[in-house]
Amino acid sequence: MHTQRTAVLVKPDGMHRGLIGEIISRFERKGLKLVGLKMVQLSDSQLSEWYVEHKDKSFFGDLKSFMSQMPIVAMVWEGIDAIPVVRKLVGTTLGREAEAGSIRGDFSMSQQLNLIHASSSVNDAEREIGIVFKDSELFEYPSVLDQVIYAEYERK
Ligand code: FUP
Repeated sequence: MHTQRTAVLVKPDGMHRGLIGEIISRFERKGLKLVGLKMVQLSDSQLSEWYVEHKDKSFFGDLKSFMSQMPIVAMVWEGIDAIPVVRKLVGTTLGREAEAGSIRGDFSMSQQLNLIHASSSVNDAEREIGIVFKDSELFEYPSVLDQVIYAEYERK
């Protein structure tokens, strides 16, 4: 049980479909805390770093051009075990098979156009946050909400 920060991108298809608010709302209502938020148009070199684990895959170039076509929304969400919690809310990669109730399960059909990216591990989260956010763009603030989201022993 650790407080974690995780990176989330609303991908171009999520931007086109007007789902920024819906996506933010799902994380808010779960009880996660927003600690960073910006619009950014990712460059090819940022995306090469972002998707480094896929650099030898056939879809690498296509994925990068899809992701760099327009400005997108980047966020950092914080909470206890935020990385797996957000992955669960997002759902599995292939939209048409993703669980109903998850973001991808409720709103997407595709593998590439699956609306959203969410970090998959502590290392990935740190690396991804560093690609898009400066330290000064990430915030620490007390949230009154914490007191009604977590028990006292979980807040220590
Ligand atoms: P996820 O962590 O669920 O976002 O998925 P992956 O890390 O497996 O894949 C990264 C991105 O590559 C996803 F948006 C889906 C996309 N992708 C393709 O476009 N084609 C493929 O064949 C596999 C993945």
